[in-house]
Amino acid sequence: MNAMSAASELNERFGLPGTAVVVEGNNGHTAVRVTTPQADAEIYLLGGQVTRWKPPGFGEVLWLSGHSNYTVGKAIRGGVPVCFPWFGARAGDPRAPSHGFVRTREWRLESIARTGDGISVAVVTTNDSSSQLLWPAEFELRLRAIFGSQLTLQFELTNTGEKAIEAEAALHAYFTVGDVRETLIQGLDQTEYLDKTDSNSRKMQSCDIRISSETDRVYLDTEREIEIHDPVLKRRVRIAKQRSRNTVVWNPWIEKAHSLADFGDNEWQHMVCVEPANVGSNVINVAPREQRTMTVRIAAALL
Ligand code: TA6
Repeated sequence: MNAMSAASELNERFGLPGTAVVVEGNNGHTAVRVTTPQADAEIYLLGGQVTRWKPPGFGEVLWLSGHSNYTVGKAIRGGVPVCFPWFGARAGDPRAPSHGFVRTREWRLESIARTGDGISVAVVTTNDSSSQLLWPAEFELRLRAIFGSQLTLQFELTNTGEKAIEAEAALHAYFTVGDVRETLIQGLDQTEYLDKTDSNSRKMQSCDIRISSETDRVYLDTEREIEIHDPVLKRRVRIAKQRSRNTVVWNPWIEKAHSLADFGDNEWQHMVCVEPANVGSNVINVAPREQRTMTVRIAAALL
């Protein structure tokens, strides 16, 4: 079945005419496009990845590279990749895909529904023979995106097997900024972090975060709300989270951006990642038949 027929078949089953349409997106990959008075938004079945969210009166809040791949086996560069069941490089397995394997596979569209002032889109992925070659667990992972005047992302992991699951998880959100060099990231003052640009050394954040070089930090044991203060776009973006004990902040800066084929040479200036996560010592443990969730709420406001 080609992507158009897959998209049109799914649109028949799940589409809400004039509001939420299942379409053939980039490179023939199936996406759900939401158009309502509260938000324009998009989520791809590839990676279960939210790629756009634009509330009225604001430009795009999420960032997407203009050089992104839309191919199975590669993560879409931008939006909100789902990192699971490990974050970054897999300990002891240099050949394993970075950030786990769910962000590079097709997920299943489970539902599209009106909820409150928004549209809820749920996508699901489960273990299969290919995942079990990498990671033997049995699981069901659902991402529920609620596209309204706020963007709510619910990560729902269920252990469908008979053995306990231990996994890392992150919602690796990319945000658009006017100029990252003028942007302040507020909310992590006096929070310890591991500095991945300095041999993972443990440091203490003093004041707001300013980006003036490659920045790659895993903030520890924090559930605080983060605010991206953007004087160029004259807006602030609030990221509130529940049941997430880490926050990762990343900007590749010049050299790292140049080294990434799916990152335009100057795109680093217009993005920053703020990633609710549970990684390292905050790895999540799920007993058989149990469920673990992580929720993120994103809102934009004028400065
Ligand atoms: O979240 C920050 C990070 O772990 C960085 O170290 C950088 O690797 C980034 O993720 C992007 O990773 P990716 O595999 O998507 O290129």
